[in-house]
Amino acid sequence: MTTQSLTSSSSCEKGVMRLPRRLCVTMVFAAAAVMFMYLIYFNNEFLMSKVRNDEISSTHNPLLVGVVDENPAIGISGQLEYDQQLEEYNDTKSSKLNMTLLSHHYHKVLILTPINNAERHLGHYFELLNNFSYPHHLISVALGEDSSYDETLKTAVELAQKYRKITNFRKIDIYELDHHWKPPTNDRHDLFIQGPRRNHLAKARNRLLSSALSDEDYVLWIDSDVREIPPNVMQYLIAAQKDVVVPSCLYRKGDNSLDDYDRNTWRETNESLAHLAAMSPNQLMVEGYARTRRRYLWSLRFEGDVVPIDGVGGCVLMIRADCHRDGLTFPPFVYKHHIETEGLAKIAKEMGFSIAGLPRLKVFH
Ligand SMILES: Nc1nc2c(ncn2[C@@H]2O[C@H](COP(=O)(O)OP(=O)(O)O)[C@@H](O)[C@H]2O)c(=O)[nH]1
Ligand SMILES: [Mg+2]
Repeated sequence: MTTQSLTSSSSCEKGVMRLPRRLCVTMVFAAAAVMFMYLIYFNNEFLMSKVRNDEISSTHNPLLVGVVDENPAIGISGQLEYDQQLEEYNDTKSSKLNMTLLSHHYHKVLILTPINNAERHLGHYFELLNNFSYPHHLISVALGEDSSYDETLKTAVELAQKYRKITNFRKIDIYELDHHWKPPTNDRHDLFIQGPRRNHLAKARNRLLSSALSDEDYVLWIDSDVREIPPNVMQYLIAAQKDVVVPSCLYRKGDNSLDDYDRNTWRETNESLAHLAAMSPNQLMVEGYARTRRRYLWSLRFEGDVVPIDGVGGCVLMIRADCHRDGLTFPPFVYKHHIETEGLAKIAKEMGFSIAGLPRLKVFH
């Protein structure tokens, strides 16, 4: 019986090598398991296009996420020294940003913030706005809330009433947007909900914009949960004289070193462009979930004060209001593989608008 099973019905490949069927099956399963692990850890693109039909793409190698390219020309010790100089940057006048322009001509700025389940952030958010050194009589503020489970709307209305009394902002308005939206209950950073989540956020931003924009020269988008913003942030952003401009939005890691929080602010590389070219037309690229092929803004700080970039996030984002008036909005659809703020950057490029980052100007999430 045993002999028979080994020689006939249990052979794996007759004439080459004879293995018990169980061993064959085990080996096949082991190979499949290894293959599966490989797909999970190193090739999320495949998994995503198969598991869900959302046409989301990314790569996945968490170990490499957020690695900042070091400038080989500076070297480690030189770089540390340079970092110390950069620490003082926010308080000093930049040699390249033309701050003198500002003393002659101040612009009206509309601060826009979409809010959802942001009740706990709003007190600090209003304190940040109140600390801005830019003339308050040139600043308008509008918040657009929808679908919160907490008391975001009520808190926003109360804080608006309070700050209307104690500041001289031109206006502080709260809008209630679309309450038909049911946000996914997953973790908001779950990769698979980024398509619908950012589709909705793009619509919320556009609705807020069309409701609130009047005669302002600039729109400054600020997320409600940003922790630190230099009081003179507007002066720096305006001094860059770009159509679309962002600071570095960072967070402090456990060892107190800095890293990009906002991974939607990036510059394309040859590798990333080749990757995009190989994607199917409506496939969505979700940046920040994997080994990136882009350069994030903080890694560009050695190039200077104002550097060209190709993608922007909404953490702190200034846009010349006329660009919005000319039709620049946040696409809720996939445009050139991107959506919402990154999609806006792609459209801005197409429309001939300038896009820049101020990598040394730091805000903290
Ligand atoms: N109106 C509205 N605002 C939202 C929604 N989702 C997020 N926000 C707000 O958009 C900003 C950015 O969202 P956040 O979750 O902080 O993004 P993250 O930091 O990139 O994960 C914050 O001010 C949120 O309160 C939404 O569905 N509707
Ligand atoms: Mg946030």
